[in-house]
Amino acid sequence: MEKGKILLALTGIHPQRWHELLSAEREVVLEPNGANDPSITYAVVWKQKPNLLKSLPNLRVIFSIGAGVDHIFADPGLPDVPIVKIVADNLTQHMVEYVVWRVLDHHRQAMLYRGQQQKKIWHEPPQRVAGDISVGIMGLGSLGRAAASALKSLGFAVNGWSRSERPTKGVSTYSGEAGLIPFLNATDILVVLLPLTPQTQGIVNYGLLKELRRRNGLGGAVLINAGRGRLQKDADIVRALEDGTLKEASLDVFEVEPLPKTSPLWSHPKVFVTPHAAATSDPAHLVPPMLRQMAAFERGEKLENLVDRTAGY
Ligand code: NDP
Ligand code: OXD
Repeated sequence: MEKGKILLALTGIHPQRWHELLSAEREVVLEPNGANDPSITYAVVWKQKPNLLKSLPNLRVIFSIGAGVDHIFADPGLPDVPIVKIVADNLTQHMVEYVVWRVLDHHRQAMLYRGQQQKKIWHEPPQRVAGDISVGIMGLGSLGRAAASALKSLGFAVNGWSRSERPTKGVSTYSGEAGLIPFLNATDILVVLLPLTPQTQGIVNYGLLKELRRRNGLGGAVLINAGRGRLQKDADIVRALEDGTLKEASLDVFEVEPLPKTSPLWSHPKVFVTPHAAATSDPAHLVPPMLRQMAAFERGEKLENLVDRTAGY
């Protein structure tokens, strides 16, 4: 097979670095150019414009520049070609750092100390060790499993929930609908690393948060969401924080992004906000494996990290 040409179609992300790195090896057409172009074989995308990909008569593979692919499925005219998602050490490392950072921050009561410092209060509350706390990870994929392993090594008890059974060394695993409530009932700090699909949309709601354990020295349950914003109901999180169902939350993703200035989450004293920055896609680390996959595909080898179109992730 001939060396294929790439369409680069990114929305909300500056394409320059991606373009430079991809075009070191292949011809690249930058959207808004490229519609209907029969010479395009690959599309490298983030939130591509609706129906653009279906206009490409010889498109063979779509590459997401992120681990999540909900942005691709949002296209009503998505053509039926294989979709490759990102699985990369660099991205995984970013996410592991984010999860460990946020879990430790809540565990070591940083919000309390920051409040005390502002008021110049010298007070030491009771202290627990990691082994007293159960962190539950929703989504035991490449990111969830890596986060679980890092938290385990710090001494936390770790639970994991996935769609299918995912036996994971040192982690208490639960799966499917039947496993959800037992998983939540055994979890003090909930970390959400699920993909957004029709099944998971809105899953992090008030009823789910009510099921978390509020048992010990943390003084309440904690939510950390670095998956996708539409997994959660922002208003339910505010309600849960107000009535004590949740003690604190760290949110990297939101129902609407950028988070509207009017959102009460911005100024809520129990919420830590980051702007969808838990794990940035760094082109220097992600383009080389993409180019390798294109070359391998042209030699007739199988694509890796393929999205299951029926499952939606
Ligand atoms: P994977 O596809 O590797 O794993 C997804 C996990 O979620 C799997 O364990 C899967 O179960 C589980 N899952 C999916 N649907 C369900 C369901 N209905 N019920 C229960 N479990 C379910 O994804 P990654 O780990 O690579 O990434 C996870 C998500 O993180 C991405 O989809 C993206 O949305 C988000 N992300 C966010 C970033 C940020 O900066 N905030 C950066 C990168 C990713 P099973 O194991 O059975 O398949
Ligand atoms: C991703 C993201 O899915 O950056 O990789 O959110």
